[in-house]
Amino acid sequence: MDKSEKIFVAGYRGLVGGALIRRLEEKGFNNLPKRDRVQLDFEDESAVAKFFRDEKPAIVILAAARVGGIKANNDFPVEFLLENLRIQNNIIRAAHEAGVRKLLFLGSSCIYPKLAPQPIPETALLGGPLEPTGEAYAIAKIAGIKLCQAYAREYGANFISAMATNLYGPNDNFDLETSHVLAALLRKAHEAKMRKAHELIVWGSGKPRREFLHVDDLASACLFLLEKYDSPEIINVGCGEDISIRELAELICDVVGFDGELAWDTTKPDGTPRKLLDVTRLHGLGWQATIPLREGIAQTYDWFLKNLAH
Ligand code: GFB
Repeated sequence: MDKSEKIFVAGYRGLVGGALIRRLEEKGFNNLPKRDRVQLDFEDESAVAKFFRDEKPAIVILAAARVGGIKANNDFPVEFLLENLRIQNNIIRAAHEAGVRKLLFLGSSCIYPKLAPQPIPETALLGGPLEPTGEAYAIAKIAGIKLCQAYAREYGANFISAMATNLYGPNDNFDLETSHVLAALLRKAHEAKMRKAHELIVWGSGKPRREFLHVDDLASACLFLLEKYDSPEIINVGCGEDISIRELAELICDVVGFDGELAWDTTKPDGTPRKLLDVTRLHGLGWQATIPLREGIAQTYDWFLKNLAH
């Protein structure tokens, strides 16, 4: 990719979009138009079409989405389904009509069946029922993949789709009702330490297993795929290792320095029992994650302390 090529990262204020912009700027890309939600409402079809007609980006990374953890997904299926369908339909269509030369659509490991084989190969898509807590979001993401594949088949568009595993890092959402587990436990451990509390409440049984990828690794993988991957077949992006929620909670307490007990709120859902992506395809192309989980958690905690703790 030429450093002056115009690259539009949709969702640049989010966890993923922010990491993509940091990475692109570090690499010397200098033609990165930015629009936040107030400047451009991605749910507004004609505003999105006009933006693409005026700006004509060469490359688009679709990182704009309504996202949230298990509780938000479970509580607001209408919003997760409708908003994500609107955002992605508007951007993908406008990108095609404006002649974008390549688009990267970001999906998620929750698109795979609840009881998919582990680690989950790309071929597991649509092989069985989804996990009910994340079904609305997953269906929207599956529709996005299928739309990209349809543009590739019908019009020869170079629209690719990457499925990211559970992500974390600076800029994450630390709201306890809507966040994902890693950010939530970092905040809870920090607050428990500050209050000198004896226990920290963790949702579910602690038995589910998840794979966690630092968002800077995801951004690196996205740039790699933009350079090297031109297939409409989906490709998994993960680190290749998973841990149980109990182990994650213990690791976070250790990094934060909270030495109280863990208490389990089993009224909250566990979600899917395991979500570990098979990353053979990505490794075969020559990309691997580099940020160890403990180091990534320590760096994210540092970011939390500097930006949000007070
Ligand atoms: O990260 P998380 O919300 O989403 O939850 P999923 C992962 C696991 O951590 C679940 C447990 O078993 C939760 O019950 N957990 C424990 C907690 N304590 C907490 C807590 O304080 N907060 C949260 N949030 N969880 C998501 C989907 O599923 O996966 C999204 O909801 C998205 O759609 C994402 O696709 C990748 O991993 O279960």
